[in-house]
Amino acid sequence: SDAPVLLAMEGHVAVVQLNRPDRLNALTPDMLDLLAATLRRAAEDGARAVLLTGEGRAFCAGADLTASVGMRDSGEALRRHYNPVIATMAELPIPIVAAVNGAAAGAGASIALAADIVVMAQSAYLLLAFANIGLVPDAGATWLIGKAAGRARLLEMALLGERMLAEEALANGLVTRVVEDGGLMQVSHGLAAKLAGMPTVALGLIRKQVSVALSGTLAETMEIEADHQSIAARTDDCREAIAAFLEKREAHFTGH
Ligand code: T3D
Repeated sequence: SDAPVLLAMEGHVAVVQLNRPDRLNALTPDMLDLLAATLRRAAEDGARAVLLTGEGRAFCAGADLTASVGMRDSGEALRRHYNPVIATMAELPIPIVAAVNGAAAGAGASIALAADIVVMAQSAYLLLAFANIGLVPDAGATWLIGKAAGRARLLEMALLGERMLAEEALANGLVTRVVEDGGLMQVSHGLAAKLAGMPTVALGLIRKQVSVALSGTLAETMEIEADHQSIAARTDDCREAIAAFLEKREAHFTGH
């Protein structure tokens, strides 16, 4: 297919691929809207984890510069097309593994880092290309990187606009795994498949409370944790896990 975003269901894993390889998967408004819709549809259709990656040698080179900056109100483009992708990722009820197969630049870095588990190929890099072209980090990059790596690292990355290689991203806490290039998809798919076999309701609640915790107080966080535990403790998967534990057998989770 030549659609700019591809979806393939592999068991309960939705493999979502950015697919404009000749442009290094640079983003157009239609592509962003399709990405958001694809993620929502995957979750609605019963996927229990997403594996997000890029076709070709890049993950995503950010905004398509042949038809964007200077030709439209970029703030409007962000509000209408980019921010909804990041918000959709944040609000998705299932976890997202990003397999960063190559450059993740500009808003492409934001999309990669908005995933729950970010796996980078050894030769891949993150690039806050914005300042190099007179722009500012967007699509959540300022928040995502500030939370993950802290103010000093964020400022250096955002101001200097230099490539950050996978090993450095790992050392700075921006990603949690680096894999040799040839093993990227196998490792990433393995993580997504593991997540897809886990208690899905609990994983969705965990995602939500982590985001509350990172913006809120201890007291607010404990309140959300308590609300979530009421829900989680009543799920089939929790009942099954406890029965399996007591019966000394392996649990089988349905995602309910
Ligand atoms: O209004 C709005 O949309 C505002 C929103 C802004 C959000 C943003 O993301 S702003 C940041 C935009 N992105 C960038 O500034 C990065 C631009 N790309 C690059 O700097 C480089 O391509 C990379 C460092 C990512 C990779 O370099 P390299 O040397 O490996 O590849 P290349 O030769 O530069 O790129 C290969 C082809 O892809 C090339 O086309 P060609 O020569 O084969 O016809 C190149 O022009 C094209 N390409 C790469 N990035 C983009 C792109 N085409 C359009 N837009 C791109 N962003």
